[in-house]
Amino acid sequence: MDIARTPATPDGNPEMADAPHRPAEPPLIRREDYKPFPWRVPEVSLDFRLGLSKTRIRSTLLVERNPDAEGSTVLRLNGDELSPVEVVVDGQAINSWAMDGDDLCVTLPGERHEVEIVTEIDPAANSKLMGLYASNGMLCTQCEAEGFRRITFFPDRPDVLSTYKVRMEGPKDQFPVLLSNGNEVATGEAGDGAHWAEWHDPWPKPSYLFALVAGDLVANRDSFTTMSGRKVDLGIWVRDGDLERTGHAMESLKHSMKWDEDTFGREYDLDTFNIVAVSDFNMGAMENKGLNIFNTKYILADTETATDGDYDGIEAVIGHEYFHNWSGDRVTCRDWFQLSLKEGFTVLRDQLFSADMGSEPVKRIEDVRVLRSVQFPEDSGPLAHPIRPDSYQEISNFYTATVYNKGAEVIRMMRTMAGPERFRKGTDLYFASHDGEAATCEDFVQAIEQGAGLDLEQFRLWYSQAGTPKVSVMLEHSGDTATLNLSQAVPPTPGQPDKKPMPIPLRLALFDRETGQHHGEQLVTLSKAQQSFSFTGFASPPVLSINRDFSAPVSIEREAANEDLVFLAAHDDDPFARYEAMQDLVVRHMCGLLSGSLDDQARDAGREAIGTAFAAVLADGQLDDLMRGELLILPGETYLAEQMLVADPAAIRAEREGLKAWLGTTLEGEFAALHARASKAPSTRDAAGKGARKVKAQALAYLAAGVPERAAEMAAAQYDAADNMTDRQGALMVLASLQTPERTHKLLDFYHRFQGNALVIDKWFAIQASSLHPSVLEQVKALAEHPDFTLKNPNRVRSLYMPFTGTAQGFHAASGEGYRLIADLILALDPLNPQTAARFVPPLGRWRRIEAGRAMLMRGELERIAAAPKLSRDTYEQVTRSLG
Ligand code: 0A1
Ligand code: ZN
Repeated sequence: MDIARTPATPDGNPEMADAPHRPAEPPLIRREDYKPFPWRVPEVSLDFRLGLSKTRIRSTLLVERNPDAEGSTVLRLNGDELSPVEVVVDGQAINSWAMDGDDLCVTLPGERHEVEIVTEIDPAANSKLMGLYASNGMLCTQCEAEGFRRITFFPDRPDVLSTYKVRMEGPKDQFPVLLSNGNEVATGEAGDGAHWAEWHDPWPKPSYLFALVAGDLVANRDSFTTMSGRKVDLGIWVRDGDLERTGHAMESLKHSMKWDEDTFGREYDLDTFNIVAVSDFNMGAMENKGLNIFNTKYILADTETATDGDYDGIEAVIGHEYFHNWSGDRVTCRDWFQLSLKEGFTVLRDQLFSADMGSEPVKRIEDVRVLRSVQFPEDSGPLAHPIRPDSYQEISNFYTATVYNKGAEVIRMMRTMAGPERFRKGTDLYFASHDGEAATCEDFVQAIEQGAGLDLEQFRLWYSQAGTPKVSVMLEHSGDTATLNLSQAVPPTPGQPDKKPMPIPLRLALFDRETGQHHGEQLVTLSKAQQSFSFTGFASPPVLSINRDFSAPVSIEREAANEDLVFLAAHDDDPFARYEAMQDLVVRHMCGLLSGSLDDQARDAGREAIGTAFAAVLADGQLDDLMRGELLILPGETYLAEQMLVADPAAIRAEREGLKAWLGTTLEGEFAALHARASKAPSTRDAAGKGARKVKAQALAYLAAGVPERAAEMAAAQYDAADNMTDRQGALMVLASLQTPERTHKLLDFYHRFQGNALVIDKWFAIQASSLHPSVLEQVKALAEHPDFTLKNPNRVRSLYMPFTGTAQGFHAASGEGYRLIADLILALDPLNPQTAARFVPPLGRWRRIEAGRAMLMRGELERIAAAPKLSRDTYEQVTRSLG
């Protein structure tokens, strides 16, 4: 059976599965059902007559039987909301084609044929933003994962690789710029004010990497000379007026190109590399061969309108998409179950790149924070899946933190076990042996195994088992020996009740309490359910530092005295471990408070330990501010909720804010001094400048909790004096959470100052929707009625509603009104843009881990969505899985 379409019933008739008045259950696509496509399509040529509301496409496919597949005389071409205008086989128009659901089936008797198909589409009506769509008067495409089938009928699966010739023609005034993949080979005038261009991409690629852009754009042009001396023309295309904000993106691109040569030996392989920024985009960006398409959010920046975080995001995403040229484009995926092959590996590559461009330890901490706040909850909830999933109904739902971020962690573990040099031998072998192929995760593991000389037999479980392993740690001491007793358990996840032990590489060090030193870091691999490791030469019990640099994506449960954590927070030479000790200290204290297991004395002692650790961080002259800023961040509410079997969001919020307030009052002088010192730093974009801005924001946040009036004054002053968006946004966030007249003044000022700049107005929505203000729910409802709000733009929708799903007092309002708001959003957005709608289901899907009253309300909203008469495959799958 063709992997692209699995019939819903054993007899293959999807209609049979229909219950009365309910649409058919979307078919379940299974990894084990993979079969190669019976036909090859070595060459494709596409001819576009472009128009915003009518585009006509003539697609010519050279098809030949695939000797490696089970033969079939039927050529099944996927479509989505298409009907063929004309079908021509070997030059003859035919009528003998048939539709099977959305697919076009053509019977072909011979070994090799030319199939021509004409389709017509309306890009302006394409609100799903998949396929060819209109955005701000321009035309652009998004084809991953299954968007190409919305343009023309095609075997829209990643293992069908073709070379593409593209010709496009359209009105010159409307579309002065015409771009596609590869190199431009010819252009000309077509009369009646029309013009045309032809682009050829010599590298065979799957249809999901196809791209076309037509519009009124201007380019920031530059060039890069590759390691073998070839000059590549670079272009970053944006709307007129945005050009001045493309400098950082261009620098990031050149750095990425150089870094991939130096670090992975990968050279760029076309004469041109173009990037286009579009304001309507479902994701961050897309790695189309030679023509990346980006969300404007990851291109446009200047200091006045973009924060330090935005700058870092641009560098990371530019790197990510560029690195896909090898890990994704030159070597692509055999099927969508292998998504982590390109995504996990490419995320690791972009993480290493960002670390090399900035601060390695700070980048590591940031990446772990994302993993814990997004992927850990996913892995412990109803949507948990292995990094290589076994089945799906809608592949768009699997562009997840698990596939991306845990996928990166899994490959990082291989690198940790092999060391960077041997790992590089493995990746060299992988690229050399699979260049030009559609590969699998298994191919990758085998290449690393051989190239790096690792035995990864048991390690493969990381690809097939979902769930975050829990590792329990006990350190015993007797005589001169320290014995480390480790045990692991991988929790059950949907469809996987029983788990096998996995190999878990743990970096560790044992510190001498007296000297504050250790005798060298070790790497141990816990591969059994329980294992012990002994270390000699310790006259007194050492302090254990474990999972240093977060060497494995696990959660560690350890018995350690507060003094040991305070010791590590101050002395550990592994910056991540220092951060971890701070986090642990707070997590344990919070868990104690929330479970009601602490008496007053224990609570005071816990607080004092945290206060001591904070004071040490604030006073440490050796620390740079970027790292200081990390150490001062409290564990987030979602991560804290993760530590509990069932969480009460209101209680977590109250205790966490209570601790912040206590720190803000106790260390008021220190925070104020830090803020004053950092305010004097020059506002540069280097580490010192970034660090200063980061600690300023932190200091304000603690002061706001502890001494709100003083903080409001400081924040208003910082807002007024700001010459950059980091400071301005930081100040406004603090004000937005306070009940002060300055709140209204500054929000209004911000709006008028940046009116018309969509990316900054997104921030204006997000700042209000994420605030700690008690009326956040009413504010979000009012903002949804604001003239600048629209459901049609994914950035705008996300900026209002995503931050809101993190608010304890809003989303988790005990009345259930917050849950209703998000369910209403999902129902309203689903018909327009199912991909973006489905992304709002996971916050509701957490109901099993929330206290009973709220859980019932959350479940009720999921049931209400499920009962809607017509739901997209995207939302249907997420909602039914969330209900369990
Ligand atoms: N491959 C892209 C992610 C991506 C996936 C689907 C999209 O469709 C809307 C868009 C982008 C990446 O990893 O960056
Ligand atoms: Zn990617």
